[in-house]
Amino acid sequence: MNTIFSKLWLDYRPLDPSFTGRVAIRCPSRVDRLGAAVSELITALSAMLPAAELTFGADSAAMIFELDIADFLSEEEYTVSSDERGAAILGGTEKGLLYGVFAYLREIRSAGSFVRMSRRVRPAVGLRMLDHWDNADGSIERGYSGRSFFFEYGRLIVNERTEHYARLLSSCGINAAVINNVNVRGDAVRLISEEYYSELARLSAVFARWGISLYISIDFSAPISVGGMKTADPLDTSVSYWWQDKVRELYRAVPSLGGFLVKADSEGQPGPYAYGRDHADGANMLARALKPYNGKVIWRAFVYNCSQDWRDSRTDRACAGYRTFAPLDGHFDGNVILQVKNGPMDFQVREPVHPLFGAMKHTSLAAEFQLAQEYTGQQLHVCCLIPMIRDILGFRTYNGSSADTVLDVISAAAAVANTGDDTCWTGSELAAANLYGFGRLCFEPQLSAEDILDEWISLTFGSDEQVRETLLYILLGSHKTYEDYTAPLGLGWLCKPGHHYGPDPWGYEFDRWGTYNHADRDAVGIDRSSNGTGYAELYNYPLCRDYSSPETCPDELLLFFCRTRYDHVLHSGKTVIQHIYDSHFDGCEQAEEYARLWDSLEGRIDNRIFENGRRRFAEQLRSAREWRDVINAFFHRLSGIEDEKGRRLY
Ligand code: GCV
Repeated sequence: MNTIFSKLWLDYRPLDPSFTGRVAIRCPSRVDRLGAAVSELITALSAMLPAAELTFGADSAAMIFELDIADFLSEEEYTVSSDERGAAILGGTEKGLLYGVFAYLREIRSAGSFVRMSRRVRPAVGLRMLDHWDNADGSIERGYSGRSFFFEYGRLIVNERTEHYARLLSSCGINAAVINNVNVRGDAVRLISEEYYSELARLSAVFARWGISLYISIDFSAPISVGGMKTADPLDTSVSYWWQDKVRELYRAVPSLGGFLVKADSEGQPGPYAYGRDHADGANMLARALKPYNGKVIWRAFVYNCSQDWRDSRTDRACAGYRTFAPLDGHFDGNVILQVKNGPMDFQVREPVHPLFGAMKHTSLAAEFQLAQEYTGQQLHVCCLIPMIRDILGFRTYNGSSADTVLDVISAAAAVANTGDDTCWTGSELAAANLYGFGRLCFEPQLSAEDILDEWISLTFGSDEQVRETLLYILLGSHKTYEDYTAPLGLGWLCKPGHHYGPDPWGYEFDRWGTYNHADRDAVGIDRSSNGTGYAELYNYPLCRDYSSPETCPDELLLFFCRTRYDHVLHSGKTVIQHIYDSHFDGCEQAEEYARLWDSLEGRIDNRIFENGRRRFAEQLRSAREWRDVINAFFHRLSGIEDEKGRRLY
């Protein structure tokens, strides 16, 4: 494993090297002096004021930092009031205090001085989680940043890197992490057995110090694979006893465990269907075993038929999650959280928001995003997901409540992590903005994407104005750019099957995955209205109405919802075919501009970062041209319609 790692946005640099005065940290006995909040403040102040004399509780000092726990604040809430002579930071618990310290440090580092600040903040989303798809052998499913730093050759690793990772997560507000892949394979199946307990306990202690709960993905058939039983039937009492014993044993060894994440009856994973049971039966059986320890079951709603016959046009994968789980609303125990991917398919660059968010009124929900850029350029392309995630959180479900956005209906948010043992953690330095931004958005979703990225840029790259403007421009435009040169108008799935990198518009067309575009010489897209698959009807009014007709469907989702002729005129005034051609040329031009802009930063940012970026922008541009030419040629050959601007379509 690579043990060299960058500090990312937690690299504290001197703020005032000439300051030689006394700096006092004051905290009453109920604050843990050895806890993370105090230690982070000390680490930061020692680096920011390298010549200052740091003391505890001195009566007279040039700068004073007071830390305390306040009963009037909730667990993760904090207040900060500060000026140029110091700060008073209060938290509802040590955790809130830690968030307050990080918030304060963010502020002064962004401002470049000890600024005046007054703030009271409570996180908007209760559970803010990262899902790692790490395998016990050290590989990472859909990992684009090296190998796992949690596992190596079947062993669990806890080292300096783990501690820094926990700090990074905590500093942006993440409070939970699942360390292993939802496809539980190989040695990971036995994570819930004796041989792993001591390392799990060490890891959970490191996490807990930084306010992070450790979660594990489990194999639903563990009674068989681990316990040697003949069945994993959730309604079989011997199976529930097995889980109760297992969970008791696990919590004895790892008392701060958060709970389990489960992918069941999905893409070959075992689940309750094998026994004629439903997902509520499966989830509740585990939930009851975890309840005495306040443990949670995060149960994924990513369930669909992955062995579909492409000739069967009545079956629509998009409907599967809704049809499976909506009838179970109200059947789940209180400590089950249903984790729903942001869209009904699978993390495409553009999908409608999942209709389950508007349907499940009596079930705790988590929204699941994917920071690992499986379908969005695999961290070779820059694709900042923060504006998209923000839009999704703000999306109105029209579920009849006065507060009806996705943010209003969820109690948790999870993201598939984009990290690995790369020196810079995320393959590309710019991809770290997605990690940082996800945490910050879940904490304070009222912040704009620009605010968050601005903050991340200044913490990571410092205050150079040209660097700031350039990166902000690239990051804010990057999702649209990626969408433009890849999949137009909500189409999706034009990528190469399997690894999902590069264009192949017919790659998924005659396969079993339920991911079709149905492009022919006249038209493209799927009719998902009541005349077609009926998917649009799964939304509440007026969404079901709007999505059912090309006249009211937003352009960006048109081909997802409506089968449309190439000469259909969009709201933008362009025909579908001209939009396809134009967006592919535009996206490519943007990619060219990004590469040029990045080059202009040479000498202004660290050379290793610059060179890493240069290689990636060159690959992005090569790949964007490939996408442009393959997709344009594909639609040109099918439709026979020329580009009105006369450009070469191959
Ligand atoms: C972990 C997609 C990915 C799989 C992933 C799955 C999931 O199908 O390609 O690698 O499996 O989603 O979210 O479970």
